[in-house]
Amino acid sequence: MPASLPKRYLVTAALPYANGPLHIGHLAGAYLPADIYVRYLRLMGRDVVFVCGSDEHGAAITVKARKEGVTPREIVDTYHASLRDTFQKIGISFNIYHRTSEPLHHQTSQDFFRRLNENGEFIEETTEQYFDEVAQQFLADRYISGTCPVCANPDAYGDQCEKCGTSLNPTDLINPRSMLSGTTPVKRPTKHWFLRLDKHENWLREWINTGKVDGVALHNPNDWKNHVVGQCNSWLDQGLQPRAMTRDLDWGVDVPQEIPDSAGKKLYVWLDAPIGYISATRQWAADNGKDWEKYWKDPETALIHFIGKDNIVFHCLIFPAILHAHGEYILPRNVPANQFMNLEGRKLSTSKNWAVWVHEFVDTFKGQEDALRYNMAKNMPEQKDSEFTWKGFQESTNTELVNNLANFVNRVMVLTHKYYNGLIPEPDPEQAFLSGWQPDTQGQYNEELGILHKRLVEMGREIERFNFREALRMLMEISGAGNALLQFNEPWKAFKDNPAQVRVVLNLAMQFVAAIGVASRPFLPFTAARIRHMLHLPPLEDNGELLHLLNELAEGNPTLPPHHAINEAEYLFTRIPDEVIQQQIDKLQSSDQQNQPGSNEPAVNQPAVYKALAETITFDDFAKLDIRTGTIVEAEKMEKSKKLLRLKVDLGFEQRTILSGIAEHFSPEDVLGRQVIVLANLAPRVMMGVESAGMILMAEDAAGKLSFVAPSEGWPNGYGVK
Ligand code: B3M
Ligand code: ZN
Repeated sequence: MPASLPKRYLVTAALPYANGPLHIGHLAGAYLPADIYVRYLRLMGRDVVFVCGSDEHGAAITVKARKEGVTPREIVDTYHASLRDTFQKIGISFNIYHRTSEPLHHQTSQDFFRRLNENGEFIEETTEQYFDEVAQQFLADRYISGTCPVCANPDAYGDQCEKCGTSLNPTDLINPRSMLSGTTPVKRPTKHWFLRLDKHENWLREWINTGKVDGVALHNPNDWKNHVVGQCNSWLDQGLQPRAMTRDLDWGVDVPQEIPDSAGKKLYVWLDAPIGYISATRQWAADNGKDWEKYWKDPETALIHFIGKDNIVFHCLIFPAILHAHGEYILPRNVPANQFMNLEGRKLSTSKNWAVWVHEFVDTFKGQEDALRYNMAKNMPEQKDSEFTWKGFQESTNTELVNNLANFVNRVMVLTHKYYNGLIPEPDPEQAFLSGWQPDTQGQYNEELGILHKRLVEMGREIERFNFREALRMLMEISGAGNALLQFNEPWKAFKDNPAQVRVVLNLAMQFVAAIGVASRPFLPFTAARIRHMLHLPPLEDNGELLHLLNELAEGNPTLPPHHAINEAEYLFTRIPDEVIQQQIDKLQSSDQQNQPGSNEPAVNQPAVYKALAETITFDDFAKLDIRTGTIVEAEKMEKSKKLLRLKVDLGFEQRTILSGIAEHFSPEDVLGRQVIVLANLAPRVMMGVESAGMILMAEDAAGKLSFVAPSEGWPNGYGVK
């Protein structure tokens, strides 16, 4: 591995799907750590490009479009704009935020496909896949649902059961249903291009575990996080299989048309999306007169991917295999994936609306963006899952940002105005005072600056090792030491009798503020800008200002010269009151879909409540019930009714209409194609002008949540249940 610094850095953050807004889990997982890292590198004068963009292909998009009854194009346009704005508002400083629907990206990924094809990296194979005969199309994994073979969740997807987390193939599902038409899909042959991942298994294993490829050291494996290496090895241990790189879809990047049989075929989204990093770099380079190839092809570039842990195999095995198979590209130097951030004791979930949405946060907490960034960085799930709580957010803001950081800066500013008319006082370096770094110890002006220098160097080292929590702690130690410096020396008391001491103490405190004004920028960019303004210093331009500061401090030179005039003091942070936090907690609880009808997950941490048993009946009473198996073949909402769905149920010997009071729990799409148990000899009843003949049996829990009761897989309709 080259011992010297990389010549340049290409930093990527996972491309978010343009199918929904950004939540704090995304922020803490990939974007904030990436932003801290690149902002630091820029302050150190390194050559760095930070790329990201919207991932606009794949079933994530088409499923959402179908759900909302709009085109995929409308979905990606809406969310691309929203994501881009949200990132900007929370201070994520991409050099470019691109999108995979751009022609440049289509071209870049098609060129990749061609190259892999020419290099003999694919095998073409015809396999059987599910086809929806009504919708007349092959079904993406996400378009097939059915019962999970592991946990019996009736709503597992073709690629994964979200309930038990098992990753699945569509053919694993029991009772598969097409989400397009609700019918049972059939298997049909279709041809696809499979990447020979098996051919790459050996070098990938060596690379992941030793950092070497063909004996050449590319990185130090000890620099990689254990959980990242562990996940890769567990994949490698299972053996890598050829993986389809094409799909039968109508939204995505076309397989290049000169390739035989390519009609109707699109690139697999996990082939095209990571290539989006390259397209983004190309666009950035074109816009800025740079050479993109250096960033992707020169071994002296450090390529770093910031992602969440669910994307590890794609970035550590599959994309590297693709880059290597191409032949001209470098491999990532590190993939510092984070674990997950939970919210108030539960997993963040977009579909269940259990989330803190960043665009809502920046609207509600205008001017407090850095308070969120601070809390996220402090609780970053670097090594294990972590947790966001609103109370924790309030506490970190009020005690650490308000009481420690803002308070320190404010006190120094106010005292400097009060005693010196806002001019930095001239210090006598020989003057005695008490050190802010160590209680009860004599300080010395140059030594104190030396300690400051050392802390800043250590902070940077931690950032370069992706230990952002630790780095932030070190930054806060500087303002802690600054507060202590004031506390120990009490300039407000000493001013009369010992003005020389007050001059040295306040000058030193000002040097601390100036250092924070630069070094806090990776974490708290808005705050750093405010500090610079208060100090009457030019805005930071990411031009090696931290490196410059370190060099000056190493020489014993303070950054703020005596007599430099500062601006007025402003408060950097304001206290967040209880009511504001309570509002957020209430909002979260009320938007919580998990404890509401229609969710698939049982409420956690709630004591079970059982209804008392009903009066005993005789066997003859029971025998009167004629209960049958059936399948819902039509479903629609009853007009003017919130509760009722109008269902047509196939009982084998006949189809009949049943009105079911489940509309608040299930949508017509949810129930279409389901097998059910029907009380078939219930006297017909007319409701809202429609006759209902029978009742669908459902299980109900204490919270009133409903679950279908169904016979096992493939059971025919019309048979008795006893
Ligand atoms: N859009 C998946 C995700 O958001 C995917 C990442 C692509 S990174 C190239 O988790
Ligand atoms: Zn499952």
